[in-house]
This record gives sequence, structure tokens and C-alpha cells, in this order.
Amino acid sequence: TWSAVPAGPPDPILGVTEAYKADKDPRKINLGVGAYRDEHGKPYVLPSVKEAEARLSALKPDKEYLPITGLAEFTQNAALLAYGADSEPLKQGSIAVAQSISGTGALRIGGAFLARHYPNSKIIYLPVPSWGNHTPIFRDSGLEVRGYRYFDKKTVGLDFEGLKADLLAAPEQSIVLLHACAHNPTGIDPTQEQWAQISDIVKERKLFPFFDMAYQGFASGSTSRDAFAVRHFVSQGHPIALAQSFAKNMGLYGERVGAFSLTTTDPDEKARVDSQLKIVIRPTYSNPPLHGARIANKILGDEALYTQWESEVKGMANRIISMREKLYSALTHDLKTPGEWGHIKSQIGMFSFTGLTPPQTKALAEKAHVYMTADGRISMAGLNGGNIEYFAESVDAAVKG
Ligand code: PLP
Ligand code: TYF
Repeated sequence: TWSAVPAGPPDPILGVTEAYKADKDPRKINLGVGAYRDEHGKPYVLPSVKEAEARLSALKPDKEYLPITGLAEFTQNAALLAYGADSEPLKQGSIAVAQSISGTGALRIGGAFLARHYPNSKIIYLPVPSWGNHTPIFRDSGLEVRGYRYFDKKTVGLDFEGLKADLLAAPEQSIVLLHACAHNPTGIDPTQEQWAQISDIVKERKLFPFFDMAYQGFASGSTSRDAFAVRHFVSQGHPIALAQSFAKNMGLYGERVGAFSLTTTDPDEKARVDSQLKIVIRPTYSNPPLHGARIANKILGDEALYTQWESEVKGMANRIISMREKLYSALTHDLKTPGEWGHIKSQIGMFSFTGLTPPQTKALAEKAHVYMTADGRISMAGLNGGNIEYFAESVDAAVKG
């Protein structure tokens, strides 16, 4: 029956983990997938999450189905975290929110909703490069995927002129996907001034902004600073779509906690949008999982736990920032590795786009047992006091060839 089914390519990011697992060398390092590791290279369950789970299990909650759009208290708290208490549509009760299967599920619900109900266009513009899953998510949702310039190879920075030119040339009313903070894979974000200019262009071209916020808190250590772009656009009167993930900032990866939201003009429009979100979700997975949403809701809804969580997010962000400084200093000062490495310090969030070439990343895997994606992206959280020197020496050797 399946003899004509061709083998498909593996996920380019998750495939790196497979190669790492198969390597038996004790010095091996996995810098592929963006999952936080502590200073001993171990997965990290946040103490605030453990506390929330302990409190939940003491309540012995039932396992009934959630409503189609999820735990109502959680979705309200998630919207508050993203939009902020001063948000006009939040105060008016005109944000439609649905709990989602983490960030991926939020993007997919959003893609499917827009493909069906956004009346003005079926085209979505993604930054080049973008997270590898964006293209298949939106293509499978029924949208036409195009790219706008984002990364400038020469400066290892933002191609702001290219970005502006491409958005100005996009057909009016197109959808544009924006990484809210900690751009994946480059680690390069627009400045606040640049965001303001992007907002103006989006307004001029009547584009529809769809924010992907998978790293709120991870970029700067502050959940409100990382929400700047989303809140600025909303304050400028843009209608927006937003995908939120709690995988990274709460370390809830496998629990699959997220939210999709749309700002609408009034509570009546919101109610109609809500009803159609349910019609997208119902035949997809019926209703979302309970446990992770309960954990996130406990944290977001309890003042003391929330404060503790914010400091734990900051702790993760700061450890990553300190690894950036150590790596920069090892390459530039200790090893005098050829090239300019300042971008390692200026990039933010989970990743650094190192500028290492595909032959260099191949050599790193084969000779040094150091694994990263072929585009030279490294997950900074995979580095720690125990392996950073070995990593820097391996990069130095690969660059010197
Ligand atoms: N969007 C971006 C930019 C990401 O890097 C990720 C990966 O973590 C996601 C969305 C969605 O991840 P998840 O479905 O695990 O929340
Ligand atoms: O870019 C990353 O590494 C994270 C994790 O199919 C991820 O976003 C990677 C690939 C994938 C799902 C999650």
C-alpha cells in the first residue's frame, strides 16, 4: 500500500540531536535544539513550576475535558502577560484568546483561521531566515509563503534597509510574520526605534502583523521589555495576531502550553471570532491538554509565584548572557581566532548565529564531536563552565582549518 511513499527529510534541527546521541565521545556537545540547559548541561525544571505542581496535586483536581478554547483563567492570564495591563483591547474585553498546543499549535490555529477568515489576502511574509517550521506550518494552513529580507551576512546584523524595502513592496493587506523578540535563528532583533518604523510601514501598506512570541523573558530577562514590539503595535492601533509559547520561559516544553490571540474591535466581534476559533480547533484536536495550562495558570495567577518565576527567567537569560561574554572573550582575547566575533555578545535570546560555514560545522561535528545546525546556529544554553573552553578551542581549530 505504501510502496510509493517517498522517504522525507528529517527535521533539520531535531536531526542534530539524533547525531549527537549516536556519538559516543565523552567530549561531545549538543548545541542544536533550543532547549535550556543548566550549568551542568542538564534539563532544568523551574522551582516555580515544581511549586505550582505541588500545590496542584494537593488539590487533587479532576481530569475532565477543558472547553475547546482551553482554561479560561489561563488564557486571560496569558493575554495579560503579553499585552500588559494598560492594553486598550484587553481593558475593553476585545481580545479573542484560545489555549493552544504550545507555540506551534498557536501558529497553526492562527494560520488556519487567517486562511479561512482573513478577507484581504492569502499571502504571508516570513523573515529570511526564519524558524524552519514556519514555512510548513503556514503552507499546510493554506497560505502562500513569501520572504522578506532580514539577515545581512556582511554585517552579521539586521538588513534593515532590505526589510523596509521588501515590506514596502509587499502587496497591500498581506500578512507579515514578526518574531516578537529573540529572533530564531539569528538572535538579532530590531531596536525599539526600528520597531516603530516597521509599525509605520505596516500601517502604510495595511499589512496584517502576526507576532510569534516564543521567548518572552528570554531575550532581555524582562517579560515586559520583551513584549515591547507587541505592545507598541497594539498601542498604535494595529489589529494583531499573536502566538505565545510557554515552552522556553516556563521550561514547559513537553507539556505543550501556549495561546493564540487576535485583537478585535469590540466584544461582539470578539464573540464571533471566538466562535470561529472553536470551529477551527474542534475538528483538529477537540480541546487542549490540562496539566501544563494549570501549572502556567498557577504561576501567572499567584503574586509570589509570579515574582519567583520572573527571577528564574532572568536567571536563565543571565546565564546565557554570561556564556556569550565568555565565548567572545575566549575567541577574541585568548585564542585570537581570525574574524570578528562581536555579534556573539550583541545577539540575544537562546541562539547565536555564529557565521560558521557548513564545512566548518561539519568539521566541528566530525572532528570535535560538537553538534549544531548547518546554518551555524548554536543554542547558547548548551554551553557551560565545563565545556565552553573546549568549544572555543574547537571553533578556533575549525576556523583556522
Ligand atoms: N516559534 C519559534 C520562533 C520557535 O523558536 C519555537 C520553538 O521553540 C516555536 C515557535 C514553537 O515551539 P513550541 O511549539 O515548542 O512552543
Ligand atoms: O529552534 C529550535 O531549536 C526550537 C525547538 O521541530 C524546536 O524552536 C526545533 C525544531 C522543532 C521543534 C522545536
